[in-house]
Amino acid sequence: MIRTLSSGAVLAAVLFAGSAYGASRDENLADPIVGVEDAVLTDAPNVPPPIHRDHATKVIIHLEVRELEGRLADGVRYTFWTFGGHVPGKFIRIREGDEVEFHLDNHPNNKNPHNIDLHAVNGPGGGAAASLTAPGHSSVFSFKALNPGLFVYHCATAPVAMHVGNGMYGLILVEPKQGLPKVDREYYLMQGDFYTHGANGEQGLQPFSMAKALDEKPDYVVFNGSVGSTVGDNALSAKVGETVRLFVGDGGPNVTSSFHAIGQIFDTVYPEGDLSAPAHNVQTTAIPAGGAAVTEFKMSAPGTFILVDHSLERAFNRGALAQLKATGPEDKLVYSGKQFDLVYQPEGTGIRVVTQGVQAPVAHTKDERVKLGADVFTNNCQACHQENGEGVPNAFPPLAKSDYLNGDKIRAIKTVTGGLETKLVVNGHEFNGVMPAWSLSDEDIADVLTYVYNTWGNSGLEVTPEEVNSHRIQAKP
Ligand code: HEC
Ligand SMILES: [Cu+2]
Repeated sequence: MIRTLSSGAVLAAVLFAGSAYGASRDENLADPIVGVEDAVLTDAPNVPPPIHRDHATKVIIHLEVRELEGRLADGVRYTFWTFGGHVPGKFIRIREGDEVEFHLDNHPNNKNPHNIDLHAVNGPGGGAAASLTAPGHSSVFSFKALNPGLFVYHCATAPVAMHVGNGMYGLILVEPKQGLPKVDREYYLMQGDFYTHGANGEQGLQPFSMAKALDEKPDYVVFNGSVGSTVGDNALSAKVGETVRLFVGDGGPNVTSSFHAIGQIFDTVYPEGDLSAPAHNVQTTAIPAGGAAVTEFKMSAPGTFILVDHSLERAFNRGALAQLKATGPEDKLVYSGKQFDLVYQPEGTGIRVVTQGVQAPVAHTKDERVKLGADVFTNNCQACHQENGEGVPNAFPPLAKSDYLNGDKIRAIKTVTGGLETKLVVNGHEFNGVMPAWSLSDEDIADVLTYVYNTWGNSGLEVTPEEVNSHRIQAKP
């Protein structure tokens, strides 16, 4: 079962502690660091190779945060916030006792500050406080991996549900010293729930809905960042007779996974990502939001196996479904040969006009401007300033009855077109965040500011495209 026995101490631990995996925290703390190496990071469904080192080392990790538009479902686009360019974030694999030098790089094109909380860290915020990073900056902190196991990492910047809901999570495996049992294939799957302004299947670029996230009513529950990420040509694969290990995480932010493989019993499950206490012959394993599990099984029949969240409405209507295709000889005794064939038909897939690239409508009256501005607000501002304009305490200032906004229209135009990074006081409360500069047209900015000025009890001013044009800080898009 055990691949390598690196030292007498480990051998003794295995003999005396039965199936215990890994050393104690004190042993790992005292483990001397020998050498330096760069971590191998992979995108799902791939996993970095097993670690064959017999000593702890210094591991350097560079993880780059990117805010990128991508596919959430057919015809549905979404602005994902990612650790490394994809959802879930890069898979990190280290060994217990390793000292990690962690670099969190926030790409200069990003609009938001981010940080990282690794559940593999013993320290305040799991690294969050030390890693809060503005766009165009990089933070460095280090930690020693004291506990083996499979851990979730995620962004913990306020509002956390929004950062996590936009895809900011991934897995870090801290391998026990003696390694994991050898298998033929390893894969990485991570579930997450998504909250969009439009209903499931509504076409076009969908902004994040804070209201639905607060209600814990996801429009999509998916594996690896999108509906159908891991089906058809992108399905996981294995051969009959091979052993497969799945590292499965649940990023949430809200929904627990009842992880199940249709037609395949898990020979071994390491529940809660705890590598010391495997369970056997498991049908469905519960993976909490912010938790992980490892499942292992031997492929005994060819065919397409469906991996789901067994809260089945999520699997068949919201996207929590992946495929594992096994090839090889049939054994009629094990399996009769009838194949599960799946059609995925989310509600409302009828093609709707995608407004992107289409000439934006122009307002002729103040009322029209307010109406168009409401859409610009929903798509660009609401995520931070909130649907009710109240903002989020200590993170995003209110636009509702804001003295800063109502005090000076030109300053408001400059704020939206040029961004704002200085400390400021709004209605007596101090804010020191990053307001991104918006590359929107004169029309859009005039519309959104007019909407803001005519909502939530604000002063009722109109802002015209001409005014935006003569006071804008950034060049027009
Ligand atoms: C990613 C989060 C975020 C988004 C999205 C965002 N803002 Fe802001 N906004 C902020 C932060 C943070 C501040 C405070 C900046 C500071 O502390 O220097 C701010 C400040 C402001 C202010 C001045 C302070 C106040 O409360 O009156 C205005 C006006 C404003 N934003 C308007 C907008 C508009 C209009 C949009 C959409 C086009 C928008 N913001 C989108 C984060 C955001
Ligand atoms: Cu973030």
